[in-house]
Amino acid sequence: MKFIDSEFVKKMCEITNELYKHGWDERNGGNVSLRLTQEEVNRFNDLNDPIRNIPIKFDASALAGQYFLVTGTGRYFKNVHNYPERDTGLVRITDKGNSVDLLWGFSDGGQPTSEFPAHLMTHISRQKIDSDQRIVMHCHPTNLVALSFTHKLDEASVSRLLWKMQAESLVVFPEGMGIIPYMTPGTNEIGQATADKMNEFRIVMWPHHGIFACGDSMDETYGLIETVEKACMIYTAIQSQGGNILQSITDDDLRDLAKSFGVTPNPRFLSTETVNS
Ligand code: 2HA
Ligand code: ZN
Repeated sequence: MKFIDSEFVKKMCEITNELYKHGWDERNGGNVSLRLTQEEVNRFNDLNDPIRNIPIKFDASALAGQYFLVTGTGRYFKNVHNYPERDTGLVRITDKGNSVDLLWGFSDGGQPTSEFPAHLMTHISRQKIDSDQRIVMHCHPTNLVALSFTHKLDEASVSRLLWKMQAESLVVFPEGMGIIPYMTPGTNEIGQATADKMNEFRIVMWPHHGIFACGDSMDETYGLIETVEKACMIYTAIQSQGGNILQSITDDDLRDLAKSFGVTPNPRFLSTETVNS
């Protein structure tokens, strides 16, 4: 079987197209990486000798030998589903960790996303917590970015707000959302700050820019972003209706929800004691 026909490439095409259609990845915004196992790579007969070697600007030796299908720098998500072999690439991290071998894709000379440091550093953090970790996804959800201008940038208050915007939020992200300060995109510094937050969270807000999310599958990771953005959209709608909240989900309601769905809310954001509201 050829890699182009694989479920990995198909899923990458589907998700980048969804992200584009939601308006969360204008122009060349957004990037996705998907880890493949050695067994998965072995299934394809066109992934043999490296096509070329691409240097990277940080130490990824903790991931030496790992394979990632990743979107390319400067590529438009509106195009990926039509040109996956040009706009994405399958790379293997070299033993030294300062470059990657390209095994497939980036057919016009392309390279991995400018946010590759944040992706790989996040993969490193999450693999220590979850051996099934596979996906890192970055995009620019409109209502989340808007909220980062109008709401206090405090993890507890933003997480609690999003939990209370709909019954689904707490169940989908009981650990809440991490927030880093505004930083320059594409740098190792923003990558490290993101990866540090990923020790506690699966979603991290980049104020005035977007979101980073991770998970075991494309659907789960995409679903995390969808749920966060839906909560932010409800907040936007409330503000546009005058912002006057007459009734809401209380802290006790959140505790009941957690009990009923068997999730543990981040204790820094919600005490386990039943008090009230
Ligand atoms: O890939 O979204 O953060 C383009 C970006 C940079
Ligand atoms: Zn971005």
